[in-house]
Amino acid sequence: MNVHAPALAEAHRFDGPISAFGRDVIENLSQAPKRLSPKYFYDSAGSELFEQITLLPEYYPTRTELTILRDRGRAISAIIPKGAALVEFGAGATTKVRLLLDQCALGAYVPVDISGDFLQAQADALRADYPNLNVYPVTADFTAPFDLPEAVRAMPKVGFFPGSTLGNFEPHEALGFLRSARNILGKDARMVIGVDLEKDERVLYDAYNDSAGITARFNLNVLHRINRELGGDFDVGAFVHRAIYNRDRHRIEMHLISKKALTAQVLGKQFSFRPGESIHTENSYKYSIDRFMALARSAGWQPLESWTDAAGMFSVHALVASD
Ligand code: AVI
Repeated sequence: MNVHAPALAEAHRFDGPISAFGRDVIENLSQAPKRLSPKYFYDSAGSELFEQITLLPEYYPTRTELTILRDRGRAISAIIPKGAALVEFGAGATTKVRLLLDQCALGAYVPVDISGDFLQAQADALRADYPNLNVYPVTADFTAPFDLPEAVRAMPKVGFFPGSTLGNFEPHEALGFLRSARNILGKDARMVIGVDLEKDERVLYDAYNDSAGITARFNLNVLHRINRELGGDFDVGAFVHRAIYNRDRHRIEMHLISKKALTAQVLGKQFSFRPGESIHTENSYKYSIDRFMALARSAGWQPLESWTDAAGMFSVHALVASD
């Protein structure tokens, strides 16, 4: 039972125009099988939980990508032309971009993110530490076309997409994103992108089933968010986190499984759950180097160079736009 829901005053709060979040939730929970988009994991509680995930002993991707960026920073930075505008798709913690900034002479840094407040805070922190760097934040959904700031139009462009966020896109979305990035960045552009690799299934399983239960809280938080922001009444304690590796589709799947028969109401619409029924909340695709390169080629990019850690857990790729 959602403690925030029943009061009349509360009910009025949800009477207004339905947000994109509300529309997506209603549409996705009306499907069979039920699903929710992973983009809704990241409210402030979810973003904080994700930061905790990146520090977990079982969650190797963040640590491993940082090692590659640190160890191969010089070679990676060598593909970034002097005076280039580095366009980061999605602006997380600035830890990763700082590793590149320390090694190359950028003309500008352009972080692009849907969350304007977060973006400004990150931009201010960078300006304080790199007073000579031009920082031009762009508030936009980076999965859709957007305009680059006028000030960087004449500069060579380099895209930066770390964190294997590409893995959370369905294959057709990953192709669409890479094509769109190619169009936004233009002719002769380059791209540096982090991609998680296929590996021992036990390692993958453990990374999404950590012993501290943080990934479970991250997954369940989306139901809390629906209760908080959409006046839902999900009994969150009646759901459990499940993450499995789907070998045929090269992906970790995250689900929320209902422990019993129940109903939940969101924005006046009732959803019924059978015992054991799943809400599919996230896919995290894992690539081989060859499969990623084939994807990049079909999106208009030519692979220039790839780097992995010694154990071959994670990869960072440099691409150049093909004519
Ligand atoms: C953000 N993204 C690359 C993470 C991943 O590994 O797919 C999200 C995540 N989901 C569960 N743990 C981390």
